[in-house]
Amino acid sequence: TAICSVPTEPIEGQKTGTSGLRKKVKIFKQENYLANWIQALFDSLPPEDFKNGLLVLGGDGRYFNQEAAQIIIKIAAGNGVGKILVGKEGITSTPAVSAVIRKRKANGGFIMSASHNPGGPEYDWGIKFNYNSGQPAPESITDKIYGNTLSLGFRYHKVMLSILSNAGGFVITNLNGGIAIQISEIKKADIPDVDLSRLGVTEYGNFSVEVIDPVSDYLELMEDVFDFQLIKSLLSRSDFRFMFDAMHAVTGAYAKPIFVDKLGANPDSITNGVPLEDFGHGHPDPNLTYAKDLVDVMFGENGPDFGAASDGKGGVVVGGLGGRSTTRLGPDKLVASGGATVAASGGATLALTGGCIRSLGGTVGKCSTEVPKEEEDGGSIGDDGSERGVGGLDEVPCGGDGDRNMILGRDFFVTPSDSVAIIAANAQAAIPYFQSGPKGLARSMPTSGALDRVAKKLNLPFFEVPTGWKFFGNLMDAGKLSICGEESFGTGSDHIREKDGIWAVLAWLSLIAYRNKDKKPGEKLISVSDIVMEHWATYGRNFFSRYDYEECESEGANKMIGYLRDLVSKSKAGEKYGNYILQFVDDFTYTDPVDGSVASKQGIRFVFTDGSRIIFRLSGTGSAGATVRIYVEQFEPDVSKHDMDAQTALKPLIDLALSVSKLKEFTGREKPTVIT
Ligand code: VG1
Ligand code: CO
Repeated sequence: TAICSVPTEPIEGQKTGTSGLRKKVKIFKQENYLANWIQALFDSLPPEDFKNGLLVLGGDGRYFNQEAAQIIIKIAAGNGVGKILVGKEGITSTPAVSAVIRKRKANGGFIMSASHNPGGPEYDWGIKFNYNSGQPAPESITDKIYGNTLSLGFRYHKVMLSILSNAGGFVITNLNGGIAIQISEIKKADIPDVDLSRLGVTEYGNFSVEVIDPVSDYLELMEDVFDFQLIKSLLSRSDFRFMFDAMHAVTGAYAKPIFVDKLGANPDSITNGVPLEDFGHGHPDPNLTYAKDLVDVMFGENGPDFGAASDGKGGVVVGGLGGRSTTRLGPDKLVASGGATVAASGGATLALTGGCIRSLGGTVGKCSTEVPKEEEDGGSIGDDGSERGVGGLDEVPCGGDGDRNMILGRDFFVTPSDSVAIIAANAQAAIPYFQSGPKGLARSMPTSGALDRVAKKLNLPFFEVPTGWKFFGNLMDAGKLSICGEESFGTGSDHIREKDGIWAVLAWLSLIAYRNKDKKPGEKLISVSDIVMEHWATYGRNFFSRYDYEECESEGANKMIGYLRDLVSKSKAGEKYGNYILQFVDDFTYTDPVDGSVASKQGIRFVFTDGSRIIFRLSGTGSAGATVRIYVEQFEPDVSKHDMDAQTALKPLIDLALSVSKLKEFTGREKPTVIT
């Protein structure tokens, strides 16, 4: 294959956030923008990590993926990669890419997704690089890539600034991890566009591309991890109704082969939709028929027993209820009523109820427990802050890469922090993969302490890492960690190195199936809510909520964080904050126990003597403005208070968080855009 050298110049601002590089599509379409980053990546890796090697390429089917896939393939070939495995049509969920990398012993892989950020020409695109055990590239690599994308002058300037502000040379190595290679040329193979619509291998001299089925390796892995017979016995019961409504055909690509074909779920329990061919139409007409359907199910007398959603590819789950409906997700319940909006989680999500989820295809907002009043009539909340008449399904911009999950019982919402704790507490009995017990447990710092209590009781090693899945990988590779999760609808284990939506659904089905395996027909089944309440009775309940203030002015948001950092340095243990007594306050720093790398400034924590916590951080996944996240948590051992509404239980802490941070003053925001 002939290789051409395309001259290029450094581009500023290509720093990856919590999970890959995410920008508006328009930015990615600028000349060489994506190509520069990909080339900088190859410049950052040791040659033995890719020369004549094997890489995987997948994505969530969003706008620009087709074009991007061709660019990535050509540059990979130009840099001497031997072979690329690419999902049909460029589609493979994030967890499936991780699974394929591991199974095929690839050197790594690319995921073309901005996850929960909406897709379409006006919205976001994104790229992640995962390394050879399937884990998101650690910061040592992403920092190096960033260094290589920059001009020497800019880099020098940054380093000087860092030296001044950090009083040390630490950042020089952190930024560049060695000698930076200023980007000046892109190496591209001169090959035609690859036909991604047909399975099979195409050879181009010493380079080849294989288009693979995105489901089969992943499905095989799921069969190894879980007892499919056990799950099947539950799904085939007439007294258990399951719902995974993935209107979007691509989500169905995983849901149908797994839940229906393998596990015997009723085909009606999954609604496959029409593929999103035209995402990007941000203002679809209200679809009240559909909304009505949804509302009916939500308030239905006889809802399903279990419902779940994952932000599948190409658009996934959304709770857009028709241009004029409001979704209210009570702490434990989702209630929807007539207006516009959105309970979307994980970039996608749902509107569900009675234990059922509707995936309406496309990303709209996130999972809200409450939609601000003003929004009730009409507009909806978009991830990008734009107003959208939701309503809809097949025209809502798409997004979602299959790594998140939401679990529901009948009239019951399982908060992700509880979900991971409950899976961990029951995994050994119900899931063959964990038959000798989990090796260790971990959660991201803002995730509630429910999991800590399980680790303590089971006497397991426990880790608290910064937000983002990349920090779990080292612990897993070192054999210290089996089950982990984040409050942001991410749950997973060391079967791969990403969070995994379908895995979480199968884990919950396993738990329920195990608890009910001896129930005779007609006997009352142990439900999702029974399992959760029982867990609380044993361990206590960690009330938890997250408030998001999306797309604030960066200046105000940064000032607020600066103000809080200042408070950190001034506050002392024992100080009174309302009825709470301060135990400590810090800006979370994590030292990786495996490689000793340090991640600092990961979120400001106020921890009180009764275990309550308030945490502040800025989102690292947005593509415009600054999103402030406030996390509040309070532990309640008293069973008689366990069925309290989380918002009620947490009100004093939320008020305290707002006054301590002077959020309103700094950001001008009266109300959060999203509450989960
Ligand atoms: C958010 C979540 C974080 C998650 C990340 C990627 O990050 O809070 O828990 O790991 O998204 O998820 P941030 O920096 O915006 O808070 V995904 O599904 O978008 O890859
Ligand atoms: Co995602």
